[in-house]
Amino acid sequence: MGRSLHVIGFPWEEKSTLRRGSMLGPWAIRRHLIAAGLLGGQVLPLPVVDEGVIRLERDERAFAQMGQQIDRILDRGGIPLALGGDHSITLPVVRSLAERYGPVRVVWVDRHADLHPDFLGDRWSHACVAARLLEAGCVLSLWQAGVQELDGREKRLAQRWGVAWTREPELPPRVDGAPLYLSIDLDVLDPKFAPGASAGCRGGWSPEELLRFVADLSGGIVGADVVELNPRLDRGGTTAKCAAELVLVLARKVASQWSETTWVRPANRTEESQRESRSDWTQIGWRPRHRQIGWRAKRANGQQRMTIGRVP
Ligand SMILES: [Mn+2]
Repeated sequence: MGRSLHVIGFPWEEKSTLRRGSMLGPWAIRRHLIAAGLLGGQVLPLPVVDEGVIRLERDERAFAQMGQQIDRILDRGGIPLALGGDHSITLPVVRSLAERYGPVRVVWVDRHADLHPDFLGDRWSHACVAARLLEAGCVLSLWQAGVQELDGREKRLAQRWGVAWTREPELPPRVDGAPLYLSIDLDVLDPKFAPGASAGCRGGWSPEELLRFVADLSGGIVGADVVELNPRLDRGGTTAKCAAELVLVLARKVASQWSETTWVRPANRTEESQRESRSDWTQIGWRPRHRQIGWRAKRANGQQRMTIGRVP
């Protein structure tokens, strides 16, 4: 099956604790992508499918809706590239990918670690996304770049799960053989370059640093997202334009990588942690489609070689 990149917009901001407006992000980025010819044009050797902006419920049913959209893309052998929306859109995307391929290597570019056990009483807040994914057994390894600081509870979680984090645009060590997911929170950028990222703060990366980071990243990307653009805070579309450039670099990267990538999937995570998180995810209306993550990881038992799009 030929590979294709599917650009999909999730207008979702219900888990943001900041100024409203990030649900408008997908449209703002798309405008520039259309102008650049990525959507509706032919700038890459890889087919790019424009999935549009998906209509979502304004409550937690939206997570299941987003998951269904990602499943549909994966059924067609596609690579999803999700445009947010607040950072919680990463939850259903990575969850669906992990159900399909087993736990994924996650590279997380963000000013914040999003490792809070809960935030203002909400376990599904955009500040808790990395924690939820780790607990659910969706993550093989987590590399966080651009992170300013972790608080005490986050540090404990990071230690428990072996999360590596750095403030610098430092690339993760090269790992061959594991599918890679890239999540980019635009607030990693310094607000002087990107005023439209909801939670940016001084001392962030420059757009050049971010673009170079993505261009230099190695590994087989199975999915990605760009989140937390708030057009209401943006000035003259600077941040939206930056996000679109990022999507273009990412798309080129995926196009260059996906000729014949295979990877080895090691067994991972205890059954126990998966069992515990399974009931947790039903709170947001998530029912696994075919099977639980744990079953596949268990059956893989050591190493199993496979190709994307043809998972047994
Ligand atoms: Mn974030």
